[in-house]
Amino acid sequence: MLSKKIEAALNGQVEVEAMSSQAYLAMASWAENQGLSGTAAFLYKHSDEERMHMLKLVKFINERGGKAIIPALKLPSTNFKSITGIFESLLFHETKVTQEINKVVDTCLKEKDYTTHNFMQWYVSEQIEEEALARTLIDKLNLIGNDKGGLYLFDRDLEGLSAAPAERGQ
Ligand code: OFO
Repeated sequence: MLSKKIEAALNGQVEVEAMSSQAYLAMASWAENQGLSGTAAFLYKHSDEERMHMLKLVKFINERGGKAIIPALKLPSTNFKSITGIFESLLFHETKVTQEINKVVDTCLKEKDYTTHNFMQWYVSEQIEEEALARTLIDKLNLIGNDKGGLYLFDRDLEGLSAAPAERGQ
């Protein structure tokens, strides 16, 4: 059985994951309109994964005797200027998500809820991967600079990455 504090912390994280999904959906749509089909595919997939992260929390809360709250979502930012800007804001967003996850983990320790602590470790590892991937993509984009051929190849690489089996987030 979840304590009220843990239930509230997990419901807060439901909202964070839902907002991530929404934010990446807006980025995907922008990329699609720019003709960056590989980047769009990557971001659509990323948005889906965030929804899976949210669902995983919803199910856990309900299974543990709590009540999951499905939140209203704020309008995501849509004022994108460049593909590098997109990935920089993605990384910024993920570092904030990591801080939120750390707060939940901290609450688990304070409440001595080792079951939820164990459940949250999946999110801790996921954040390491997501931040590392965002940093790698930003590094590549910085190398490419204004080279259109490089951008074409970058976009094509992301297309390949998106076609890989989508086991993450399940
Ligand atoms: Fe849910 O991992 Fe990103 O936000």
